[in-house]
Amino acid sequence: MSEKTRQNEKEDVLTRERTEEPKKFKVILLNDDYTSMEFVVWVLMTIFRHSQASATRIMLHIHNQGVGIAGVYSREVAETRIAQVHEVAREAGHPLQCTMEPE
Ligand code: TYC
Repeated sequence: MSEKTRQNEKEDVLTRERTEEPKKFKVILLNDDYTSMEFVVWVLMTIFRHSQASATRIMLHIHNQGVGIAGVYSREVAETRIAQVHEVAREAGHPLQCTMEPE
């Protein structure tokens, strides 16, 4: 392989590394039979910054479908929000669960 070809391949790799989009993650709330609707709306407004109307819509979607997306974030922000949900749910005595998956 010529020196020129090697150099081009190296530049291709570096260019790809620089231009790749950072991965995004959906934070997903799970339905359960015990957490109150009011608490889920409060979580969606307080931790995920939804309006009351949006939070209510998402909560009802989760209640009816079993799961719903609270938001889409970088890995670090998604992990922090999940930890915050589990902390406030534990404090309030609710079994509310949430998880994340790649977008
Ligand atoms: N199913 C719950 C109830 O009837 C409400 C609820 C909605 C719970 C969304 C969790 O992520 C959830 N009280």
